[in-house]
Amino acid sequence: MRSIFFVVAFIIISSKFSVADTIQIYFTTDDTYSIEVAKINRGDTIEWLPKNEGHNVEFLGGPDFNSLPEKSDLNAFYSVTFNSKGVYLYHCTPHGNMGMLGLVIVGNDFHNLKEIEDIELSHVAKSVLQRLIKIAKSN
Ligand SMILES: [Cu+2]
Repeated sequence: MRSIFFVVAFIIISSKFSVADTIQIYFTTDDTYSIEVAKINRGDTIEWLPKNEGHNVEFLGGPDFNSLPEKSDLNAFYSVTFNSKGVYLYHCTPHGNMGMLGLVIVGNDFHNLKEIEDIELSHVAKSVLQRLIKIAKSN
């Protein structure tokens, strides 16, 4: 009887404090990220999988511009755990100007969106960013 109580208690506790999630994004043949807008919770991890050659991940902005994740190598597996709420913008170093961008929203928190929108980008990248922001806000 006692052990059943502990099992039930464990199930309740572990469902309440759900374990951090990991989502996977890969580089497509169209020079895009397979998920352009990732909405995650604080503590979640994103893994980028080099399924197509010639791409990487380079962060351009986030809630704390002084501690952005390091730039990844071309064609390399890359993984970042997000511990600060806010909006993160990244691109592919060779294809960023062509609009290969990704947005990460942690904790549905848009407090630093203005700073993200102020980042200098090419015309194409700017319009991609605006499209991604619209998607991020609509779901
Ligand atoms: Cu690329």
